[in-house]
Amino acid sequence: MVIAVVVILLVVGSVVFHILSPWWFTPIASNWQSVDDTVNMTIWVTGCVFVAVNLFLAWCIIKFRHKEGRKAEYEPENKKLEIWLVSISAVGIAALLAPGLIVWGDIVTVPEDAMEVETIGQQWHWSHRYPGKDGKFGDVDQSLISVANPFGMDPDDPTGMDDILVSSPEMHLPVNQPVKVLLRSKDVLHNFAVPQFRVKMDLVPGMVTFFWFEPTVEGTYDLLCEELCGIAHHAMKGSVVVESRDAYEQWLGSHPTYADTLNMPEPDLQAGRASYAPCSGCHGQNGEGNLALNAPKLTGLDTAYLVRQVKNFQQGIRGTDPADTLGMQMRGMASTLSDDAAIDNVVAYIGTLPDLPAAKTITGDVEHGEELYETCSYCHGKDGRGIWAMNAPRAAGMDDWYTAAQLKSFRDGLRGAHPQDPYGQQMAQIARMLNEDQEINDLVAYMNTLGSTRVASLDSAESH
Ligand code: HEC
Ligand code: HEC
Ligand SMILES: [Cu+2]
Repeated sequence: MVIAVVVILLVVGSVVFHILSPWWFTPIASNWQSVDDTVNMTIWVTGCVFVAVNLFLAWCIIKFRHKEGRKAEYEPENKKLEIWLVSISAVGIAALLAPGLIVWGDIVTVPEDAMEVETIGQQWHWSHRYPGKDGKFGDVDQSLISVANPFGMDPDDPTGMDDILVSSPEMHLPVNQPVKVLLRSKDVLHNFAVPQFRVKMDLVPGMVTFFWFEPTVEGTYDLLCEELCGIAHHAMKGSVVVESRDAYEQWLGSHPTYADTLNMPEPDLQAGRASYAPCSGCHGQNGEGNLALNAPKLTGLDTAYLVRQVKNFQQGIRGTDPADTLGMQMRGMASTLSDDAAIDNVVAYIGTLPDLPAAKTITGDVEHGEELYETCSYCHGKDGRGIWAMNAPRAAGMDDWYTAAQLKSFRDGLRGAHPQDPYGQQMAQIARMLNEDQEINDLVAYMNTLGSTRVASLDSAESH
């Protein structure tokens, strides 16, 4: 009897919870209402069966409960009942499967007027490619991927020259325009998911998968990697900005074509040296860092990282938190570099400076630090030299006091909290595992034991 009551309460509770639950679909922003309809239909079918079966169970427990002198009947076969049960199940299962098959067919049947965009996944980063004026993508090859050619473009294919390469994880799309999304992975399985669009698809190494949709509501949506196993897919965030066609065209025009990236001017080292003069007041004549001024060593960091940091300072992505006084100080200095060319030049000049040994000021439990470093090694490398493909800079052999300070900044939300800072956000998520300052000291003490060889320069870093 008690069991019957519990079963009935479970049924009532589940239905009430379902109706009152705030966890339901996010507002839809695409043409795929049919996906919602399919999910709703599934919930109706499974919900009705759940209610019916459990109420029947409760009824049986009450009706056929133990009574003195009553004997169980044995009825191995009942044709009429079986025909009923099989027919109802057949209809139910067809209702569960058929709409899904039809909707799935629609999702991979791309309309003629769809524009194309390619999204590339890699450990822990998204980038995007647009086909350019000719509307055709150029050939790519995994074996051509390198620091200088992160998209693996084939330089011998003329159709690729006007392809537009967007190396940031933010992609833009014009509203009310069907789009075919082609998905490519550089390394492992990833999963492209934007909840508001109701479509998601795996990126499978070695093949190109695709689906189509039409964004119907302007706005900025989170692009998530829903490949949930693995060390940092959860930290692999991007965004999709849906906007008017004009705004979209303008955004697209601000990105280089593949041909542009081939014709980048060589950095001007003379100009870079001149721009570096004011920097040397804090960072040192040789970029070796200066503990007294809290200015870190700059040599040994890869070009892409240095350029990104200076731009982050300039654009208020780093060094804006009122509690980040040192970052704010650097922010003022970054604005002395007038344009992208000036940044390239000064960073190229820093690349020519000798990589002097860094300060070692912190001690701690090296063995404990080694355990903690295990996680870090996935992105920064076992030797701490940094892994360009993961956007993770050299972390060992840099000023240890600075490393410790940055880990605290990331952990406490002074760095890596800005929505436009996907790499900082990644690092901040990881830094939150370091609850105690002692853990940071242990970690840094271990990192001090790692070799401090200079990271391969931008052009000669190994390709992946
Ligand atoms: C007034 C002193 C000062 C001057 C001058 C200065 N910086 Fe800095 N810089 C700092 C400080 C302090 C930090 C550390 C910020 C923090 O702790 O977050 C820093 C950080 C940086 C970083 C980040 C390093 C990393 O590992 O993330 C870069 C890159 C940088 N500076 C480049 C430059 C360049 C290029 C110039 C010259 C245009 C320059 N700095 C001039 C004080 C200075
Ligand atoms: C998921 C990949 C990932 C993991 C794991 C990771 N990092 Fe990072 N880390 C990054 C990225 C990306 C950046 C660059 C952030 C930026 O561009 O602002 C970074 C930046 C840093 C910096 C700043 C360097 C500088 O010059 O300012 C330090 C220090 C650092 N990481 C240390 C660590 C330590 C220690 C661990 C382990 C507890 C760790 N990281 C784990 C990805 C990672
Ligand atoms: Cu992923």
